[in-house]
Amino acid sequence: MRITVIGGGVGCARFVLGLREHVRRTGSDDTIDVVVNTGDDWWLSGLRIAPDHDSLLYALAGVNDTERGWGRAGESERVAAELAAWGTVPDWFTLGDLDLGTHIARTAWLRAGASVSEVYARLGSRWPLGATLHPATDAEIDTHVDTDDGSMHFQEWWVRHRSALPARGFTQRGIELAAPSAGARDAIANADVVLFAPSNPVVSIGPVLAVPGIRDLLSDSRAPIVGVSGIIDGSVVRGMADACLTAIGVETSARAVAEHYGARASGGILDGWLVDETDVAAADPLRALGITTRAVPLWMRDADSSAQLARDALALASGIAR
Ligand code: FO1
Repeated sequence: MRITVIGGGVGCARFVLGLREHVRRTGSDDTIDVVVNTGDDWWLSGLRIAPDHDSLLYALAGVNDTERGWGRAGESERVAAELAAWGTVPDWFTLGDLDLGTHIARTAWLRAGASVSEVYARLGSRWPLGATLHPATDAEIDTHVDTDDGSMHFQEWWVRHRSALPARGFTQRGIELAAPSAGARDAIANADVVLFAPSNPVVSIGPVLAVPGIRDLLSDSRAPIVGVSGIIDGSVVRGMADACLTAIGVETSARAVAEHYGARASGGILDGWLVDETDVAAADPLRALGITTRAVPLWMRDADSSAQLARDALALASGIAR
């Protein structure tokens, strides 16, 4: 079975680790593809930074900083201090020494003409990831946030301002010229099941869905599409998705996010939706919308709970007739 996950960042990395663990435990020949959000990416000090990709790469490689959720384990920041002294990197954004190795290699390959997809393939070939990562698009679609203080790159809003500046909207610059990458197109069109990771619905899932052609690929896919809520009992599991959801007028709840994604039967993207047991009340109204909903434990605390969540998502998908 070909399993395709859509998302990016820490929640997606944890979910994909659980899925990989589940596949390993069952000894099946299932494969995992991940269509990764590139809206977080930005140019800094002449380097291309790709947070949602790198969180997945490092987590699957087992070299990630599990505390911070981004960057490398065992990191040092000697070059970062110099970059801050020169002022080419603001002091609120840290590029660790090992992490810089990735950014420099990626930028060198891009400058030499490699596509983002090619860069993903080269970076991923260094470790046995157990999954294949594809950018949603090879085009640059950096997310910018519109605030009363003007428009700024998502990273400045998210890291410098901790999303505390009220956002009026999120736009992916250049999105109208973007197209799905070949890998993303293939991973969705030929999936046996598509899973939306418990990622930020607005800035991690949203930019992927905004790439022209991605929604058509999803609606044309023969695979059941199941999402996992990143909101438990009205709170985000991690990060600041609540500030993002509020900005687009969506309540921070498992039910509201599913309604935001929409039922496939009525032009949305979901056949199924996993909510935490504390959100069991969302199941009936969502089923009435055409979204088959199950309440299961959603907290991913370790390999066992993450693998169980992956199993629950696949079980829900297998029960959905396409
Ligand atoms: N997040 C922070 O809160 N502070 C940082 O200094 C920081 C540096 C950083 C460097 C590379 C990278 O790939 C990610 C980094 N992040 C940092 C995380 C990132 O800005 C966001 O958390 C993600 O984009 C959210 O999905």
